[in-house]
Amino acid sequence: MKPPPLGTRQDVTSDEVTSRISDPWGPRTPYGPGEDWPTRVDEHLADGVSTETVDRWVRTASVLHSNGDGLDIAVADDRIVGVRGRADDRVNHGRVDIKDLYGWQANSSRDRLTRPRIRENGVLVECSWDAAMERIVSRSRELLAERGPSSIGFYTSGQLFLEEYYTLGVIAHGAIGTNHLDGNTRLCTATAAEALKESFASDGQPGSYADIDHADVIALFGHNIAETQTVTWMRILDRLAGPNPPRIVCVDPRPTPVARHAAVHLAPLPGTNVALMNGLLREIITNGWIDEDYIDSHTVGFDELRQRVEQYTPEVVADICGIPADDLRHAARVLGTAERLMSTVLQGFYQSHQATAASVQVNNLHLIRGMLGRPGCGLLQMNGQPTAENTRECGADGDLAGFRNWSNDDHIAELAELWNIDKNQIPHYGPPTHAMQIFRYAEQGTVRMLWISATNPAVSLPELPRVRSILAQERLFVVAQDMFANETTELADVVLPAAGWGEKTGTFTNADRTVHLSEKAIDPPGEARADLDIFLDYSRRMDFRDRDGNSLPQWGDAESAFDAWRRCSAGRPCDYSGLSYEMLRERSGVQWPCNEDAPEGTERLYANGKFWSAPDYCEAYGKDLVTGTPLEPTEYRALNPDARAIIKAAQYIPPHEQPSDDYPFALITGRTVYHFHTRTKTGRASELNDAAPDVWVELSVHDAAEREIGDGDLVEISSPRSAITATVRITDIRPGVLFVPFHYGYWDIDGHAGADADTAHERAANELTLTDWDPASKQPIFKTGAAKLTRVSRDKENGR
Ligand SMILES: Nc1nc2c(c(=O)[nH]1)N[C@H]1C(S)=C(S)[C@@H](COP(=O)(O)OP(=O)(O)OC[C@H]3O[C@@H](n4cnc5c(=O)[nH]c(N)nc54)[C@H](O)[C@@H]3O)O[C@H]1N2
Ligand SMILES: Nc1nc2c(c(=O)[nH]1)N[C@H]1C(S)=C(S)[C@@H](COP(=O)(O)OP(=O)(O)OC[C@H]3O[C@@H](n4cnc5c(=O)[nH]c(N)nc54)[C@H](O)[C@@H]3O)O[C@H]1N2
Ligand SMILES: [Mo]
Repeated sequence: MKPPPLGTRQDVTSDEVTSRISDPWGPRTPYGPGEDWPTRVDEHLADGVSTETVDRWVRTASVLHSNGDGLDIAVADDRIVGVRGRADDRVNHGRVDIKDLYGWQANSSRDRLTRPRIRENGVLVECSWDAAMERIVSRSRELLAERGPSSIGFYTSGQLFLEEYYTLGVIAHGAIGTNHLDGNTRLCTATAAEALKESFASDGQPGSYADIDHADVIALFGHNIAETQTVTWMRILDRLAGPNPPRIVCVDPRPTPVARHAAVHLAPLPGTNVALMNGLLREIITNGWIDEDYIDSHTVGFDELRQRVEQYTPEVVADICGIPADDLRHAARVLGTAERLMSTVLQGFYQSHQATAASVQVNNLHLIRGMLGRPGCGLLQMNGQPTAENTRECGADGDLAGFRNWSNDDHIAELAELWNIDKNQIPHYGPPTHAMQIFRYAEQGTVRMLWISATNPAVSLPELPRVRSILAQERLFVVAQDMFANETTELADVVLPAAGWGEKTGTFTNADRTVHLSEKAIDPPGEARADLDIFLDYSRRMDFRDRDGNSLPQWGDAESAFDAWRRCSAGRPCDYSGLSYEMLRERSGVQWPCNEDAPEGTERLYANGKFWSAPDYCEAYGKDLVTGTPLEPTEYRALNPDARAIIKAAQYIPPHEQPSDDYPFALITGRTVYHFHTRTKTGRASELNDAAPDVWVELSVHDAAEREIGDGDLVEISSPRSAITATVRITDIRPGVLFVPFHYGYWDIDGHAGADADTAHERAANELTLTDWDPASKQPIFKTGAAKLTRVSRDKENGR
């Protein structure tokens, strides 16, 4: 069954469910430039529940994307029975994304993990918490004694809470002293962080969602915001429906809903973003659409950029990217003459070839046009996951806590002081190990224990046959901590049942630095426990101690962990020192930095043209964008002695794996509006699951005709790694490109789909993707690869 085409379905009934599934953005509330975005409160309650029968509303925010929409959970009889958007929230003004409207039903799904499991004679069996934790502790002790801290690795998430990441960071980097701690944020926003570090020498998105209210041009670079941050798209749609609407620039090879609303849609060949950006920058510089005063006063590196882009004439770029030269000129004019330009960047850049190099060029666009720190001039190197920002801030992601610089000894000393441990206990001989390298070490056998929390790598990492073989190794001890059994827990030695959103308290921060508090609404099912409690239990059983013999970490609950984090963040860019649970209970969303100087939080960074790039303060000294080679501290000092923004140029290099005679298509992967990732939650909400129950492949009209393939045919898609089968959807996607959503693993979610033994491993997009990553951000490349396609059966024979 195919979901309805977005927004075009005719048979909309009065039933709210049908209407929000067929029109995920709901009704318009138009407004004009500089006006306040009107409020619209969205609500969905379970059948038979009404506002009168709700016992209480509990404060939280959305966790099925990075938008940070403020919500209240409805509780009746100690069960979650619905959600309602919060009208006073600075992010959503009451609106709720469809995944959030229906996804909460997963909490009470019958197949939640409720007891720990351990592997006995090859089979996972239920056990007590003591038995499970003792097994982890004894293996940890053995490994520490025999092989040292580097034999233990942690692979966490962008979906836990801030307090949990900070705790895990202290345990891994401080108490154990392993360098091998990263998040699935490596697959997600490692490039956002890296691009911000390259240009501004620190993580932290400069812009604010409120820039939408002021912008006259909004450019979306590889970001299908209509499907992936639907509430922010509603804000854009409302501007488009109002007076003096902004013009949209869309850079995406697919005809996304964003593309359909664009004044200019550039559909480059996947993997050519750097050429495209260089072409845009060249046009803008050549036409003099630049702010020379801003460049002179606030940046270094412009001359190199001017020289580097010189060769990228519209014709050269048209040839590389496969787009009309005049479209490029048109886009450059729109961007170059904007008075208030807002840009966002996401996975079409971050997961594509030359990820960091391309994303940095968007920063350059804003720098050379002087479009930073003013209303409407927002730049958002977007996040994807709800709490990805916190993974990065807390140093659970291959960075150090508080955006500290691993190659600055004074920063290490500050952490040692905060944690009251010896400086040499914190590994800083090299950058914290990135996830792809942690898996490589596990493959090679130097990492012998891998603790996975809140992520499903057996579906989400590239080249799954390899990932499965790594996780299944006898010598690797795998711990998996999740709300549900899934493709990854199946390969674990110990499975820990976790409480989820709504069942525990903590804070998290969205893509425009807005911090929300999420309060516990109900108890977790069975013996499931909050991730924070699990990490703390481990640290107590391991008897980790600081220099004075106190427990490490010392805190015992979410609020005390938050207070410890406030101290750790004080004085750093992501300063939370002025925030408290109390304040977050009063105000729906506060943006960091929030401190004595900015007690109400900070809407936009860099308003004064001052950057966090002083050599002694900065988070990173930067890298060569093309090779990833780190700059020496002395080189950085010479380049940027006055703490300005850094304009970094990059040449275009063709992708490693390109379409060929054997594999004639460019293969890209991504998302649909109805599902979140590996569907562990959205697959358990029937409204969402029914809208997109199985995998498909998007094929262009041109390619379909040439191969005589019809809509609904079942095809096999193969890459040099493996093959999957999927149903064809014929669309206006760029000819020569295939798009496969990555949501579908083999797990049988509550009887919905999947675990047919014959097709067990034949539908996940990542069976096809390659093991390769960006040289600077180390983010894997999910959006540049080659594939071929052959028909398996015609529409009517297709059982799916
Ligand atoms: N519904 C839904 N929303 C989500 C999520 C979800 O799973 N489902 N996940 C959340 C998370 S964690 C993330 S990271 C975000 C991701 O949000 P997005 O980045 O918006 O989502 P994707 O579909 O991965 O990719 C965006 C677009 O990149 C395009 N693209 C592919 N290759 C290229 C290329 O080489 N160049 C260019 N210019 N474009 C290219 C694709 O056609 C696609 O439309 O969404 C968040 N929101
Ligand atoms: N081919 C391809 N692959 C991709 C992408 C792509 O575009 N294309 N996108 C990449 C991106 S951007 C991302 S973010 C990743 C996402 O990949 P994953 O992180 O692997 O995907 P999820 O399904 O979100 O997995 C999160 C897991 O955490 C569990 N969970 C939820 N809440 C909690 C909690 O509070 N505690 C615990 N312990 N568990 C919890 C869920 O049940 C689920 O199993 O996929 C990446 N992989
Ligand atoms: Mo992501």
